[in-house]
Amino acid sequence: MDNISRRKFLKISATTISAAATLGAVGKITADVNKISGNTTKGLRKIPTFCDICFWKCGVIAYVKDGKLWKLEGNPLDPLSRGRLCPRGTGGVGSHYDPDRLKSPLIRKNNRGKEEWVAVTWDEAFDYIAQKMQDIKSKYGAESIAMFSHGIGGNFLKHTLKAFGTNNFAAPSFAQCRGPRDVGFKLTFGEDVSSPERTDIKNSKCLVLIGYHLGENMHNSQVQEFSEAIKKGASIIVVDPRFSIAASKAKYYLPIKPGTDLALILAWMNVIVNENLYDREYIEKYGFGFEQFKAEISNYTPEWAYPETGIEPDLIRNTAYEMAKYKPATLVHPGRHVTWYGDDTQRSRAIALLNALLGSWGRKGGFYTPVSMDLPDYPYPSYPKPTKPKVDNPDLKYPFAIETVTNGIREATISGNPYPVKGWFVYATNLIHALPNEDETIRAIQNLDLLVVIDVIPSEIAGWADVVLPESIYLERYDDLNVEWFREPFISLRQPVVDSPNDQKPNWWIAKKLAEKLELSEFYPWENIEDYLEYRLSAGGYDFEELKKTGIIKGSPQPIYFETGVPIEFPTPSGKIEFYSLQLAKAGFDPVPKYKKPEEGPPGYFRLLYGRAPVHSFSRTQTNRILMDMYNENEVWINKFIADRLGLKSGDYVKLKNQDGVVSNKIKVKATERIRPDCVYIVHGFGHNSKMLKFAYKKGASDSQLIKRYVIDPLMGGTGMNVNFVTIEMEV
Ligand SMILES: Nc1nc2c(c(=O)[nH]1)N[C@H]1C(S)=C(S)[C@@H](COP(=O)(O)OP(=O)(O)OC[C@H]3O[C@@H](n4cnc5c(=O)[nH]c(N)nc54)[C@H](O)[C@@H]3O)O[C@H]1N2
Ligand SMILES: Nc1nc2c(c(=O)[nH]1)N[C@H]1C(S)=C(S)[C@@H](COP(=O)(O)OP(=O)(O)OC[C@H]3O[C@@H](n4cnc5c(=O)[nH]c(N)nc54)[C@H](O)[C@@H]3O)O[C@H]1N2
Ligand code: SF4
Ligand SMILES: [Mo]
Repeated sequence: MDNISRRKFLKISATTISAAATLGAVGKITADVNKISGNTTKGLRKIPTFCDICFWKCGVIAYVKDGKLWKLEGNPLDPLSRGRLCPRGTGGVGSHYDPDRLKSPLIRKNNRGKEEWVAVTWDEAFDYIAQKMQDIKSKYGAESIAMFSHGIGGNFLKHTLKAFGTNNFAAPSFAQCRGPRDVGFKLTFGEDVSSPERTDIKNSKCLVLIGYHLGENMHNSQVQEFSEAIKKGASIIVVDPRFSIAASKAKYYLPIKPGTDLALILAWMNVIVNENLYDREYIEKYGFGFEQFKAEISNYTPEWAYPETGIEPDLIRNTAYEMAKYKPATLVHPGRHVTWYGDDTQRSRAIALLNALLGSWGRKGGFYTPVSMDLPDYPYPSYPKPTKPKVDNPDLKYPFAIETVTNGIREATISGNPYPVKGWFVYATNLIHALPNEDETIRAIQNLDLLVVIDVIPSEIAGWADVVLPESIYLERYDDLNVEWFREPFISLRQPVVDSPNDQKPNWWIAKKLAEKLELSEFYPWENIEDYLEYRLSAGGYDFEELKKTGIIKGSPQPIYFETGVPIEFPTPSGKIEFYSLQLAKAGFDPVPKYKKPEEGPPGYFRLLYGRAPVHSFSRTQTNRILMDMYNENEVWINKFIADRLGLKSGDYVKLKNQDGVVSNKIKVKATERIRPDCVYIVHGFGHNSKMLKFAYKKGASDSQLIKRYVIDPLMGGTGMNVNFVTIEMEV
């Protein structure tokens, strides 16, 4: 489909254009952060820190007027934000002023999940927790306590729990997010894509986005680089069942049948190999098993892929030619949230292989080699040695898992195998929304002797806790240093900008006090986190006082492409790019990805797809009044033809009912030509049912509630979640 017929296929609505405008419409500041005035409580102060509305860690300048938080802008010295925040980052002010914040520690009064509490002092809360922890340790061992966390704020609590003897730490960013991608790339190149992704978007001449919905997904640097690439005339190819904002910028839009991307990628590789369009020299030098790979993909022609994907053979060929034309500056983006169908590692590996054919790994406009500063860790005493292996992956049933599998811990908590899990610490992750199948999460919780949740608002997971600890938000605290792997080396600092309004405390303080209660004080030789930061920075030869003023310390630029002198190394077993993987073959998996048809839904059902809104992060921003002012409930995208047939129009309310009879809250219809007729789409994170979240309560519907089924990726334990189907129930 060329540009014109694409436009005929889908009309771009006014809302697409206004939403797309957010791509460029972010404020820029010219202030010199080095000239910050002294720390008086009156007048205007500008304090650098970094954002935590998502995990990108953009450098921020906070404006504080008469001691009150006024506004947030990007720190121009910061390589991640380059002086611009995304709308969520700017709206971070709303998190500080959120009236629904947790205000003091709480202990459960009645049954779990009833959301009835007694407010207690911090000391009482720590006494309760420490006692339960010692009981669990003496009965089952310290390994029977697990911690779930997301983000840098979990570092100190992890330290306390490691000192206690725990070895089970997991984040949803692996098995519910980027895990399959990182494993697929590691199996191929020996290294993963990491975060921030090492994708050289701004220099790419041809950018392929497979369901990676930049512009709705607002990861700042990537969105800025995407705008730059568009301005420089890069050819954009978007593959998505839904005409996303990114699709509105594309030269080629491929409205693929959900779940069939691997067929398309195999067909692209088939064209590129058969027509000798690959980077021959690169593959001769760096490739392993190319001939076997070539034989394996020989049947996957565009004609074969057409009935699977719904994408015409000519369009498959033309897009393959487009990619080959710009190689090696063609970037087939690996995506980020890739836990879709349960075969996600193999799909991600196919994306890695396509990039390898185009010679883009290590090359300008493809994948650069990230660099970072050298900063010593704090010299703590060594941790006690756990006596049991980690609980999430017994007998390495997920042989290629490179991080802990959240759902593996949940499974062990339910079954008691390979050993019982009796305590959970949950830091900054709303497991009820982040893990598929909330019933399983609740069943696991019912087996616990202790559930501690550290959060800033009364999230759903906090509602199930025995003890809830209220944290100061990111603008009110120090955190560990951010020593980032990126295009250029830098260190950034999070520091308090304003005071916490009530009895909230920062994570480092919570972690340290808990360690003291557990008689683990030797693990906290520092008095205050400033001592800790000062120690690490001076050990690396950097100045803490200077960092407080600038927010950023940069290192010298280093070569980041093979051509510019990066030593070429592929830490795979063969030392080369593995077109054919002997380690996969040995473990009983396909050494070259093979296509399998996705399972269809029952007749009359639509596949449930989900994604991001530009102004929200997951389930964490629906109490932020500033962000809710811009988008305060999600909608269900239904193909216009289907909506007409059902007698529905935009603005009507419906409920979604999944294949297992789970019914959602009511949700507004968005009838649109911008989605295929076989699926519907909603923004993740809405439909809160914690009664304590008064403002967000029942606004919109929750994808997580409907995601009852999931398919586990056998290579690494990730949960494919695009495998649920819904019907549309008229609201009464
Ligand atoms: N159904 C469904 N599931 C998904 C996804 C999806 O799109 N749909 N996305 C997946 C992806 S890609 C990811 S990365 C994960 C994300 O999963 P999570 O990171 O768990 O995301 P949230 O649901 O926003 O939960 C974050 C929690 O941290 C709390 N919080 C916010 N700031 C702070 C703070 O400063 N301190 C503390 N202590 N707590 C804080 C919030 O109030 C909220 O309860 O979810 C995954 N799961
Ligand atoms: N505003 C905002 N930005 C964010 C976040 C946020 O919460 N808010 N979270 C951040 C995080 S941690 C992550 S992981 C990323 C997630 O963002 P991404 O990695 O970009 O995306 P996904 O959520 O996997 O995918 C959503 C897109 O995939 C399409 N899709 C669904 N099924 C298929 C399919 O079978 N094939 C194809 N080709 N496409 C399909 C959907 O229509 C949708 O456009 O966003 C990051 N950026
Ligand atoms: S991308 Fe936006 S929300 Fe995420 S850290 Fe950057 S400014 Fe904050
Ligand atoms: Mo994610």
